[in-house]
Amino acid sequence: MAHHPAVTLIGVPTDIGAGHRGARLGPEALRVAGLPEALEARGVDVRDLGNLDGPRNPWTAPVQGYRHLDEVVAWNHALMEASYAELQAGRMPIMLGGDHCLGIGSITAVARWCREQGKDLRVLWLDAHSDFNTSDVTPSGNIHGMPVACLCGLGPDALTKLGGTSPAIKPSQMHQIGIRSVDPEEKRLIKTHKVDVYDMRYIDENGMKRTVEAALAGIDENTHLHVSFDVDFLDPSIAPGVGTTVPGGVNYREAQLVMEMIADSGRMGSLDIVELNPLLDNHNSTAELAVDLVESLFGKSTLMRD
Ligand code: Z70
Ligand code: MN
Ligand code: MN
Ligand code: MN
Repeated sequence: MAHHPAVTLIGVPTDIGAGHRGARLGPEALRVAGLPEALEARGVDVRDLGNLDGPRNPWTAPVQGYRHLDEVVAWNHALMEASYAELQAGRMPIMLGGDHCLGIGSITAVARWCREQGKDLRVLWLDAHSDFNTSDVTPSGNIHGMPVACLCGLGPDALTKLGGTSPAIKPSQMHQIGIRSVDPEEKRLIKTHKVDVYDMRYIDENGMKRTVEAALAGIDENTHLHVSFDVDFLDPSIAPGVGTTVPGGVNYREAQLVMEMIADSGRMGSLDIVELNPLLDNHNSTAELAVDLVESLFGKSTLMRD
């Protein structure tokens, strides 16, 4: 069995960034589905930090293009500190979400740590959505539709400068797979900023193997790969437990292949699992599928390959 670094699970029970409530129950659903035990069975040293604390969901309307901005800032600040501390301690943080606004704190921490260590950060964003909206163009005001823009320096100072330096990352460090829902103005932004997007058409035309090869092209021993896994990346037929289902998603076999290829790269250094909404799930089956995929991320395969 391949050697794995020690991991720390960080529960981030929030749905303040989302348009539906219930993702706050995601961390517990992932634990019930057996995530800690599955990692231990892979030979991983697992520590569960429990859940972070933060403001409750006020469930109010957007103000100047943002819903719940102060609460989103508070949660992400807490997450950034917790995740950075684990990276400093030599452990791989795994964020148990929680909605995708937590990508801001999570990736800001990783970006800071990589800068200090002289490592090259690359983000693999597995999602149906590009999450590149800004307050000017958002159709909803929901900040889970904005984390990539914030990380690239577009957004309110409180989020873009969460870690002091802005932008946290360059668009060229962001590589997205599975995309099939982009708002009209958001599309213009991802083109202007040249985010590397592999949409479902690209996957259909080229296959998942070539897609992942393209997204991982050029990585080396100095690369820190951050995987941000939005569960709505998966097709709703296999993953109903998310707030925003988008048809035409990644199927079971394609998803397993992505995770196996990431494992083979040996470069994953941090991971977000987000947008799982147990209230919309079918007897926790989406959480169980997520755990199954994480096992593949940690090297589980049908035949011994090492
Ligand atoms: C839309 C918006 C969204 C989920 C991101 C949707 C955003 N683009 N939804 N992740 N589940 O409101 O910005
Ligand atoms: Mn997302
Ligand atoms: Mn999404
Ligand atoms: Mn690039």
